[in-house]
Amino acid sequence: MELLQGMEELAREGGRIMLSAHHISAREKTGDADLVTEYDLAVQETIRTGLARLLPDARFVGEESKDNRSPSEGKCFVVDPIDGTTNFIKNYRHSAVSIAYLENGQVERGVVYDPYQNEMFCAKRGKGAFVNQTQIFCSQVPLSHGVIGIGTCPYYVDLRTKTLAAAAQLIKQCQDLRRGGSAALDLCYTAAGRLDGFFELQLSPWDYAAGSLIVTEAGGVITNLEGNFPGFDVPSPIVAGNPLSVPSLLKLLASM
Ligand code: 2AM
Ligand code: CA
Repeated sequence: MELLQGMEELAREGGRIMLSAHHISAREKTGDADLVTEYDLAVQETIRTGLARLLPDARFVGEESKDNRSPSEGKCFVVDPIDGTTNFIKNYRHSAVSIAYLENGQVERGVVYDPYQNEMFCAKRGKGAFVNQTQIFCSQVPLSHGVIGIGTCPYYVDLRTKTLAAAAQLIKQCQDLRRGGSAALDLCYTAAGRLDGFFELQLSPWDYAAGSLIVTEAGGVITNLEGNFPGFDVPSPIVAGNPLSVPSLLKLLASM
């Protein structure tokens, strides 16, 4: 079986677990906004076991794992079992399973599955990005006419304040803002032209690894605040969009 197909099947399996959830109770990991549920753990375990069968010599880095080493050496899966956990707990129905496959720090395949919309976003490096078999492309809309997704870093008070200050400037320079609550889906929506850009001032590699390939394969750009590729070893600010919107977003964020 082609690896991407196996990753998609495991993402669907994770999605089925998410849809089966009733009476979700969360516990805090590090702070008020950093939550984990029994479902995050169950989805991760299903995916971890399945990936080990698909590619036994690849390592596994997951949001809910304790022993996360650098994903940038050799073959490694980087997994967020449920991206958008707060949405999941609130039954907001906008969360996704995210699975990336990296070789030596480069994402080779990425899958983001939204079980509520039954949308499977995927990309294989050099082969384009797709949602449910339809190829997707970033928009060509500049910031001035763009709808921009933001992530508000609810888990870092300082960054939350800075994000809202940036948003107050940004909304004067674009058409409108959105705050979806799943960075993985924000990146896929950017790849599909549903958003014209996106930023969040701190994300973890499992939030953006799969989405980063989906954005670039859709003709988009993903950078840190310096305009460089963010890498996957440490958390990073993430700016994404089309080649017109990203420079304007970077300029605005640099002025804050
Ligand atoms: P999660 O739902 O998997 O935790 C929301 O602003 C986005 O930030 C979501 O993609 C969310 O992923 C992510 N996020 C939540 N807590 C985080 C943390 N402590 N560090 C980095 N990203 C986080
Ligand atoms: Ca998560």
